Amino acid sequence: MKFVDKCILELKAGDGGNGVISWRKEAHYPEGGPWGGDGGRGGDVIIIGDHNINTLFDFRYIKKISAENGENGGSKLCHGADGNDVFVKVPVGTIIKNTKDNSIIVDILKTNQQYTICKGGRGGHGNAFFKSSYNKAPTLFENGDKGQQLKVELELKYIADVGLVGLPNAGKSTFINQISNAKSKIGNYQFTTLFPVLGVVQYDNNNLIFADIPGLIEGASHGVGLGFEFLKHIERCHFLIHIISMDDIDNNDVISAYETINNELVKYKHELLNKCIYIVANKMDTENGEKNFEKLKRHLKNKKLYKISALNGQNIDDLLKDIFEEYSKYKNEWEIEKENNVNSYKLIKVEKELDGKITIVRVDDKLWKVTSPKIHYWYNRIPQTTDDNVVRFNQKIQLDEIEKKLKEFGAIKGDIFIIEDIEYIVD
Ligand SMILES: Nc1nc2c(ncn2[C@@H]2O[C@H](COP(=O)(O)OP(=O)(O)OP(=O)(O)O)[C@@H](O)[C@H]2O)c(=O)[nH]1
Ligand SMILES: [Mg+2]
Repeated sequence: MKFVDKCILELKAGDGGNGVISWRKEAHYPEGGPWGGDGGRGGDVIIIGDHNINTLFDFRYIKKISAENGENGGSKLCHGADGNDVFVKVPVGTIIKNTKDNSIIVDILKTNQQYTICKGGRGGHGNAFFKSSYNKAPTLFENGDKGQQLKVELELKYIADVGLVGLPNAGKSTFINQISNAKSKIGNYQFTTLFPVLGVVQYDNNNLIFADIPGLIEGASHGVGLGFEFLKHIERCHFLIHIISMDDIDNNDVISAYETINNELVKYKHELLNKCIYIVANKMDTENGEKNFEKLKRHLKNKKLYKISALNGQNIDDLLKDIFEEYSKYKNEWEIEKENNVNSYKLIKVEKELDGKITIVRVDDKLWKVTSPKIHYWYNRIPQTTDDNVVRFNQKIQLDEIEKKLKEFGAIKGDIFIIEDIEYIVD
């Protein structure tokens, strides 16, 4: 499977169904009365985190995802059916941005985390809804609202707990395969691993996710090799394991092997060094393993080093024990932090269609044009096809206030002003 960690998608929630006008016509109900039902609600587009998905590959050829529209209302008070919501499953670690301004809409941090990204339109009311003691036979009805629409960018930045870094061939994949359920490709050549692989490691009663990423080389932080585009996948790890091969065949000099990776981490993002980094000398089973280890130890003075053989599974337990012990110390704090982050995205970003200023433009000596998001909203919601609707529309847009404003701007009696495609005359 190809590794895809970015894509663009258009999302569209369902439109609300329209309300209708209808009249009761039955012999034993001579009075009749309004009988038009409401339209159904449009379906929402809901993003949901799924830990079984590891890449955005499934979205590769998908350009648009739409939820179902609500059905129109019917006569005999029939309520139109609501449109079905559509659930968009994404890998945990997917960040969703609005392409308009690159702002983050939501960050999916947990499996089953749900976020309603596009809200379906409300259904319009039918004339039965508007029946009152003042108006027993209203010719009032509404269209449904449009569903929200968004163009988004999905970007995957894994939420692994532990990230493995090191030069190519250091033994990262061998290590992750040894300790977890991962099946990362192993090979005695550089750049065997071409994309990140996740593995779950169990220890005592805790589970941690480890991420194997492609080998890093000098210049990785500037785009050399494969590592750069994958460095972002370790940004959100709590711990890093830096694996260095103690085999002469891989490194002439273990010190420069260590420093190369350290430099790339600093250059990519200095904060990476604030993470808890475990330095692991691998391939201790090789001929000069011990000698190389001593050399590195002298160089790193007080730093703790772990000696392992990923191939034989030797001494790995000490390392895992320390990582899980450290994790236990901060576990609660990190869980709370994650929960707070998840909750911070609870609110649905509804565009405030009814807000926004009125714009008045003098088109000609006696001709004016008036626009506002609120006017536009009610124009779509209330069809201008019945007298009752026309009166209601004028109330909703506060026609009196608009006329007052026009006069302040210099309009006089008899001037014409246009709202959407309707012509009015200043009174
Ligand atoms: N002798 C010995 N060989 C090892 C050990 N760990 C890994 N190897 C070998 O080293 C080679 C590279 O191992 P990988 O696990 O593919 O290395 P990697 O760091 O994932 O390499 P890239 O994916 O290219 O970055 C393979 O031939 C492994 O069998 C070890 O502890 N001892
Ligand atoms: Mg590998």
